[in-house]
Amino acid sequence: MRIQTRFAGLLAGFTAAMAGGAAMAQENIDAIEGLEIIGKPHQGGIGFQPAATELAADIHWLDGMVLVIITAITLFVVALLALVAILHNRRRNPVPAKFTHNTPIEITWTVVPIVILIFIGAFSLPVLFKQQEIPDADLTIKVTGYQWYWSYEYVDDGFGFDSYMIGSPATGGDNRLTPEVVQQLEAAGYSADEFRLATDTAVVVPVNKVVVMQVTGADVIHSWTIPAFGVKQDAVPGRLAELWFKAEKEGIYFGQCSELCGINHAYMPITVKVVSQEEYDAWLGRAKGLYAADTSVKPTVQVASAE
Ligand SMILES: [Cu+2]
Repeated sequence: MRIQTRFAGLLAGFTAAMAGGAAMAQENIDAIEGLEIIGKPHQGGIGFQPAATELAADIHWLDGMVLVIITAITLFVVALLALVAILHNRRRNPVPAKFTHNTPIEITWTVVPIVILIFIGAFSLPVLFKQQEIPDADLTIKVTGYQWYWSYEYVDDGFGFDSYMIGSPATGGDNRLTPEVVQQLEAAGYSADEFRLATDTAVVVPVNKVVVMQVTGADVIHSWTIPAFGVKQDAVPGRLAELWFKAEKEGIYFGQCSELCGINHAYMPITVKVVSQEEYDAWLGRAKGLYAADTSVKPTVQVASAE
């Protein structure tokens, strides 16, 4: 079946190449010139990936604000501890006080935390609601998590495709970084650095448009996320959850399944390409031609030397 699939993919690629000329010579229809890789983890990085949506920027701001409060509270508590240890140790203070209540202090340590929590809530709840109130979509994509890959359905346009990690068995690898896999990555416009992040087919979306993702799982619970968009949603079998984003910068963004889903959980990454409306329309045309005709076609990145 895999061979049939590959043959069908090759045939489709060949036909497209004949029809579309040089631009379609490669089977990889997601190859889009000049896209910068933005959403990606970095060696030794401890901060967030750059925010590509308003949601992500809100989350980053909230994180910074709460960090200030946490730091102030931590310093205050450490200072109190130091004060007690220095001024009220047994040597300095051999006869300890015996009182157990102090009404003004008790009121203070009850009221002040309440005020702090209300203050944090006043800023965090609007951020949460913004994530959860799904606006009208310019584009709706259904994503289904499988063991161990993601499948996407462009529901408005009636086509879908599977998305496998480059280097996974579905693309002819065994989940390890071999010279062949490096070749496949480079053929698809990535480098060895993007191994375990790059997929054979990418989710392509237009920039500055509201994209609603309908998220579900086919077998066990998975979780779909793009950190740079500030979105993450569990993909639960039998349920259809939603998330939304409006990416403000063209580029390539990576995510990974974020709910432990079995032995190959680490090998089902997510690639989203944010492109201009014109690029998107062009891709949509190519994608419809390739995917809509035959739903059994599971495109893989083809490398001449594979098999
Ligand atoms: Cu998983």
